[in-house]
Amino acid sequence: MSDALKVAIVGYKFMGKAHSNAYHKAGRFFDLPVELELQAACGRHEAGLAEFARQWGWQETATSWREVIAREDIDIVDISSPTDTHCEIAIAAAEAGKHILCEKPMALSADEALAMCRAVKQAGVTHAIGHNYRRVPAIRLAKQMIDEGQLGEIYHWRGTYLQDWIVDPEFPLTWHLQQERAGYGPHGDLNSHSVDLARYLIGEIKTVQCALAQFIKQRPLPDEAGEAAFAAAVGEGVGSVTVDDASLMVVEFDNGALGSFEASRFATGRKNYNYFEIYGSRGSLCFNLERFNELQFFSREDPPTAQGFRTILVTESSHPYIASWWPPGHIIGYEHTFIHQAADFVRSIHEGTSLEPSFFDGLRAMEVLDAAARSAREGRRVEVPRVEI
Ligand code: SOE
Repeated sequence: MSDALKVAIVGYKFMGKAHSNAYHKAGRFFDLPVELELQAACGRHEAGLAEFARQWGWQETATSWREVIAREDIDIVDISSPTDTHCEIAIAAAEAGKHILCEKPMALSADEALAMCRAVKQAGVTHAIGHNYRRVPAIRLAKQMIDEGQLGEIYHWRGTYLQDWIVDPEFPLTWHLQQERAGYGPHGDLNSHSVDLARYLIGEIKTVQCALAQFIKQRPLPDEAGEAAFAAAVGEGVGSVTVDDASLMVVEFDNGALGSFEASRFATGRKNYNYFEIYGSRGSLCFNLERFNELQFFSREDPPTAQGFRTILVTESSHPYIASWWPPGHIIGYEHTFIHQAADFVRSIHEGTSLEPSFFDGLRAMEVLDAAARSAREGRRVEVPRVEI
């Protein structure tokens, strides 16, 4: 073991908790070349921040992320704050020579994402975007099977990411529903994950056609506690929702596959229904995050009398990441994706190698989302630009 890497985190809500837990556990379950120290937690509200730091073992707190990033002793900056803060923090962190893990969606726009890419490229630091679902063992296995040719030529991607947490019209106007803070609604929050998975599993997206919908236009304003939380408290007055409530995209991939993406926060009864289907010339795969440890596989090469979708229980030590966990059948879940992400990030920093999904992948996803939003505005199919970094 060499010197520990000291982490500073910005943001202390849902992702702050998921990442803190991951930093504690990564070195216990994975054989890492270097230890992590949870050095400084940054946030705007001192009381909440102090409670978070105490609970999750951060040594110090700070209300100025700038001061923390300027410090010599900090190696890693973890950006787990709302989307509108990502660009500024990431560029400052890169300029200070820090390695960066940034939550998704990467930025408010592809323009911001490009500026972030240029900053990390210039600085030569390790960079990653928190598309944690790439590190679900069943999804890694899907990738392996596709790369081995078990699906043959890919014809279809069908992705849905459905939630229902704002179906109540009394749910307040938190930052997630404000364009200047979130960029997009589920089109960014959820589709950014699905687009990342589709790029990982199928390839680059060439064109997009999209429709966006807004179902509830005004909502009660949150009080301070409700501002950041999901189960939000309501304050005085109402305000306008300025993001989409649902998004539907039809895409063409470079390799000729045809795809669809459906993202909504109004799919009543669906909680975190990140579900996809991939159909190929030799076989097909389906994955549902709510059945985290399972992958559905259909092979045309099975004997005709035995053909049908089979369920692979992805808990064998031969499956991706599983050797570091429990014996077969002892399932894992959501938090483990963040632990895998932390372990891979630390290894990349130590080895000086790049990590996927990187900022460059985050930019490609933002380019698809922005092109789709333009398609929705203009009512036509749009080519996805791929800007040189
Ligand atoms: C809320 O919509 C949310 O927490 C997303 O922001 C996450 O990225 C997703 O993983 C679960 O749902």
